[in-house]
Amino acid sequence: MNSRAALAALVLAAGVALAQDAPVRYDGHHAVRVTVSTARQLQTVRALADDILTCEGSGLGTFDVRFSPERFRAFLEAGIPHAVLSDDLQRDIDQIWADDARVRAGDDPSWFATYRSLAEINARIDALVAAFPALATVSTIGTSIQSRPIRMVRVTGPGSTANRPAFIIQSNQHAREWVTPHASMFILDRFLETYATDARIRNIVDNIDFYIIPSVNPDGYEYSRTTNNQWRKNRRDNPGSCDGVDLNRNWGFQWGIDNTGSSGSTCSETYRGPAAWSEPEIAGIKSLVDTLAAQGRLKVHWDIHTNGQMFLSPWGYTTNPPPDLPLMDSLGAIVQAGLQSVRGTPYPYGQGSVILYLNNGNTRDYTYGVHGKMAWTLELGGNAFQPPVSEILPLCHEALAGLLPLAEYYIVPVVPSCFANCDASTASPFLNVNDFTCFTNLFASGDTRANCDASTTPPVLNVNDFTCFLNQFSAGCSAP
Ligand code: 0X9
Ligand code: ZN
Repeated sequence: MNSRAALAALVLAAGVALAQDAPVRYDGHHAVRVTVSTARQLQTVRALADDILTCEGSGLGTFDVRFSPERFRAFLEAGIPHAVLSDDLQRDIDQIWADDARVRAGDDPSWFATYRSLAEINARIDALVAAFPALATVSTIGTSIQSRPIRMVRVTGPGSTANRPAFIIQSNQHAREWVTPHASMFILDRFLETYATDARIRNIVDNIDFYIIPSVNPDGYEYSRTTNNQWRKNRRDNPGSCDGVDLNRNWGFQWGIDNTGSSGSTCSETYRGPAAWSEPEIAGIKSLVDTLAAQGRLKVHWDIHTNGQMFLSPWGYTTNPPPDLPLMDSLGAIVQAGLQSVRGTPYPYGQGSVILYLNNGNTRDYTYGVHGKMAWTLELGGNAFQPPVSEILPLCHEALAGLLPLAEYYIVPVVPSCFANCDASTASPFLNVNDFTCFTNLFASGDTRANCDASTTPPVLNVNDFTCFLNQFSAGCSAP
């Protein structure tokens, strides 16, 4: 390199160094769960908090906030009931990076043993798709503000998908919610790696068409890893003001209808953007939702967040109940049982605006509001946006365990040509006692193939299915 080139390289390197902000530190910052019961207490907390971690709390009640050390001392003076979740957020993130180094130095670390970079997520997607080309395809469904691809993996078994129910699973709209892209990656990983050996997974992958988008906000994710681990929004440059738009306030159904839970101020953590759909990160997902809904195949849209430990259905924008709340709640109970099966974690379910807080412009209000399709926010647990690395895998297991029974609910039962011939035997007489055993077994295991009357209101398996089966059995079948 000649001296002019060397100088140019130096200038370039200096420019790059300048462009990269120094990491933000949170020494002595407290994460605190406050319980406010009067308007005055609420006012005090709002005035003192550096950040409201569960966003604009709807008001009175319990929510999480961050205080710098000085503000925390002032908060203590007010005597407001609270529990300290962390007394030093910088120590917590330092611990995560220390654990990260330890895990990576070990032999053959599990992919889910630490938080992975975007490059690692992309590499893993590529490796999985290459290993299972018959089940998975990867595509780019959008581009972020900083030109990163928004990648999506489609997973489904062989055969025509023309009438196959479709599920969209997205995560990481909020940059700092690091567990969430891992949860999607875990779902993807299990679907592919255990397809050949796990009959339950195979049944689900064969019968549902999954569209999995691990990171909706890749710019924000990288920024939160390198520069500010408490960053929530995308990386929109709002000229002359604070950066970022809250992607989960930018969806175009009842967008910005009021300022409860979304904001028109660029510096707010819940800034909704200048217009609905102003942010490129969500444009491709909107098209996907619209297309799958128009095909009549879209059944479920999941938007994975942390760390509210809840399963939230529409609406966000109003506390009025949506017409399908009874079905949402029945399915909520099914998902709750799955989530809880991993290690007993209780996940309350219900209408988001009622059990958490009001907000507008969120993902699920769009999918349900415009298309009438079931859509939820899964708020995984964990005691922080970045819980210790040992929490990653259990939280991923919870996400998968919550998803599986919901998928099974939507698997259209394969009705035999003659329903009463449950075991599909062809030897005469093909209707015999084995068909009773077959039906009873299906029913007892909750297999939706026992849904003889094809009812859709939960519980779909009930006494009517026995009556239906018996009727068909006594009516006989003309052919197996
Ligand atoms: O505020 C959000 O976007 C989500 N919570 S988070 O802490 N992950 O940011 C929850 C949105 C849930 N919707 C309603 N509040 N209705
Ligand atoms: Zn979130």
